[in-house]
Amino acid sequence: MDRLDPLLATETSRRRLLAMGALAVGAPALGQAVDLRLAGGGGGRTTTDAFPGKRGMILQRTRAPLLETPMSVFDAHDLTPNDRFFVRWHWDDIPTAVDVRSFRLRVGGHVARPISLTLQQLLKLPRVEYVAVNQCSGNSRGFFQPRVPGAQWGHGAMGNARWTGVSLRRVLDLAGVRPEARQVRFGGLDRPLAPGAPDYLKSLAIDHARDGEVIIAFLMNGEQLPLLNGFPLRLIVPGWFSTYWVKALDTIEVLAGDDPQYWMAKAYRLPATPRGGVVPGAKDFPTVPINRMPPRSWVTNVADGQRIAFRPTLPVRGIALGGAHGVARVALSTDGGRSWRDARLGPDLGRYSFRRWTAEVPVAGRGPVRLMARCWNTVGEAQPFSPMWNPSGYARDQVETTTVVVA
Ligand SMILES: Nc1nc2c(c(=O)[nH]1)N[C@H]1C(S)=C(S)[C@@H](COP(=O)(O)O)O[C@H]1N2
Ligand SMILES: [Mo]
Repeated sequence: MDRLDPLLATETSRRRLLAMGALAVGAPALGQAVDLRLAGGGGGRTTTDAFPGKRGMILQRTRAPLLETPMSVFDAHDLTPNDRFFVRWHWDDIPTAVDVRSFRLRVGGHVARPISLTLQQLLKLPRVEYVAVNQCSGNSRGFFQPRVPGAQWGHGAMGNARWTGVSLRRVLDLAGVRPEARQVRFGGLDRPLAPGAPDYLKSLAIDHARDGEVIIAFLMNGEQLPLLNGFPLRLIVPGWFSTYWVKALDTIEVLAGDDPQYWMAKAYRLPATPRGGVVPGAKDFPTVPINRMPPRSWVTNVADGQRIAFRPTLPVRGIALGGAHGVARVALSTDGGRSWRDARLGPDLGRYSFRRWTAEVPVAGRGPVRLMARCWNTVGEAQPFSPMWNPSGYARDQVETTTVVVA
């Protein structure tokens, strides 16, 4: 806390300078060309260093920023460095400076006594800390076939960080949740520019909000949150897609019923089927709000389409995510899923973290090698092979194939 206090005091001016330098720029300076190898093409992108606190990010959109993390970052780190962590905002009017002295977190609605907390007050509360993956529900959307509208992400709309904060339950207890409470709604400092557009608000069931694991984080990998990742506070909902991880969190409202507003009742909903998939083109199916993440895994040391010189065995590295549960097993296949060899799992940083893995696969000769990695989590859920489709391109879960060409 003592270490943080002086940092917070200098935050306003420092962040404002950084933000003015880049967020105001219309067309950021561009770096290296990247091909995301999206389904059917259209994956050409460029990296950028132009956003405050970020470097080497794949530019998806300038305003509001959508910045993707290159897979090479996951290959090199258990914890995604803050300056390489992906960024996603819905509305243009995002905070470019936060005055840490006047900032307040307000808790109201169906509570015994509405409260308004300063950052100093929050920093004095007992802390909770864990590692968790933040993954956009639209991660990998660009691989859906048929293609679907929305941000055409490759696999880098995700990141793994150590989050430190206070438990949401404790903050709710300070206000005193009333017995009629059903949901808790969260809002941040960002605003839509278009008149009448709905403010970005997300809600959790009251029991989930009070499970002790959902936290209000003020540190990411031991440092203040980058402005673009929600400085000074963000909600962390471990195991769940990051649509609920409200950034620049300043408003908490306890509701007596289900949240009827746009971002819960209309947007971020999945078909009410076991995997959230429907037949391509389907319409008018029942839906449920997006929730916990399924297991996934990715190869990180070679890229799809990469040419490599012949060698009898190919070292393969990657990462896996157990979703709402830890990673139990990762296996690799090079014969289209007929046979599997177990990968060696790297350090276990907790059930909500990425787990890195390594394997060696034999190479028979020249030509294409199709690498398939499959993850099982600790409750026995395994990645399916068949493709899954829904009209918003959410919650992709199938086994991915990375084809390298041995020359
Ligand atoms: N206030 C606010 N919080 C938000 C959003 C937003 O638009 N505004 N987008 C959500 C979505 S959909 C995603 S994927 C994550 C992205 O988190 P990141 O930018 O820190 O990577 O933030 C979530 N929290
Ligand atoms: Mo998202």
